[in-house]
Amino acid sequence: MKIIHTPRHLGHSGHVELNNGQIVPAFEKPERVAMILDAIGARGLGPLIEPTVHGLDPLLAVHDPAYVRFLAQAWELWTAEGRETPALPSFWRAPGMRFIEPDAIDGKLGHFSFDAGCCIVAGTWDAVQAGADAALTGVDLLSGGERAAFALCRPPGHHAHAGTMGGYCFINNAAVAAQSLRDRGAARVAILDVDYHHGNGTQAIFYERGDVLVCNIHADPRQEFPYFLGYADETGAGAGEGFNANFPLPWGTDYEGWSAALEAACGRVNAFAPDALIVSLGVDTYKHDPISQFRLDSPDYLRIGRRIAALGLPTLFVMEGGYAVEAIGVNVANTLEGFET
Ligand code: Q9C
Ligand code: ZN
Repeated sequence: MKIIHTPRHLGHSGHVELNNGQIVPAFEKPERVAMILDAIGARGLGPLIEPTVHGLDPLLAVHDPAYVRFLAQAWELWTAEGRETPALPSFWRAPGMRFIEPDAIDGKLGHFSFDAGCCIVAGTWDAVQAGADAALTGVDLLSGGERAAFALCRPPGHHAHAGTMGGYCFINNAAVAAQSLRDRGAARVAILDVDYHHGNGTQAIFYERGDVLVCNIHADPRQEFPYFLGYADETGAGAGEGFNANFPLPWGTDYEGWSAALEAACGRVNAFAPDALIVSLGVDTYKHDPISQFRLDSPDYLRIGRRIAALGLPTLFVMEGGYAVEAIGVNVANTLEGFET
C-alpha cells in the first residue's frame, strides 16, 4: 500500500512536555518517523509518496476557525514577547470562569489546550498542516479506488478537539479524513482507534452524528490519560446516539484481553456497514512503551493487521501514538504487513 510521508514533520522538533512534574524532551519526537521509515523500507512495504497540498478548508470542516487561526499565529505571537523557548501552555480555566479567547498569547495557549503536552515551536504549524495533507492524500487514494493507504502523520491527531489541542495533537487528522470522505460522497465512515489512549478529540467531534461511527479501544480513563473522556457509558448523543463505542481496558492488558475488545469493535464496524474505514493507528499498546501500561508484543500487530483487513473495507491507516522508538517501526510495519497478507 502507498505510504504518505513528508520530511516537513521535522519542523516539529526540539519541543518539550510536562511529565512527572518536570519539563522533559517530548516523547513524541521526530525519530519515531525515522524508525517507521526504516522498518517499512526493510520490509519492502510502500511505495512512499509525498502528500499534496489541500489547503485549510478540509481542516475548517471539523475545526473552529478561531482555533485554526490561533495555531497559525501562535509562534509569531509567542516570539513577539521576546521568547524563543518552546511555547507550552500552563494556564487553564476552571468551571465557573469565562469562555473567552484572551489577547495575550499565554491566555490563548490555555484557552485552546487541555494539557501541557502540546508544545509549539517555529515549525509546528507547517508540520501539522503537512500531516493533515498526508491524511487527505490518503483520502484521495481511497476515493481513487485504492484498497488501503497509510498516512504517516506526525504530530498525531486523535486527542485534538474541534477547538482544543492536547496529548501531542493539534489537528485531528483522522477526523479531517473522515469528514473529507463524507464530503466526497461516502454515506457512512467508521473510525477504529487502536491507540493506547482514548481518542477523545475524535469522539467529541462526531459525538452527535450518526454518519461517522467511532470505536475506541484504550486504557481505562479512570487510570489513564485523557482521564475525563473515554468511559464505556459514552455511546453518542442526539442523532449520534448508538454511534460511539468505547472499550476501556485495565492497565496490564495483554493481547488476549485486547483482542477480545478488537473483536467486539470489529463487530460494531461490520454492523454499521461503512463505505470506508479509518484506523487511528497507535502502537503505544506495546509492552515496552515508556508512557503506557498494556502488554502487546510485536507479533501481535501482525494479527491486528489481519483482523482489520478481514473487515474487507477500503482502509486508511492514520499514524497516532507509539513512543518505544526502538520497536515502533517493527510494530507499524507488522500491522501493515498483517493487513496485506
Ligand atoms: N507521563 C498519543 O498517544 N501525556 N498521545 C501522558 C506521560 C499524554 C499521548 C503523560 C500522552 C498523550 C497520540
Ligand atoms: Zn496514545
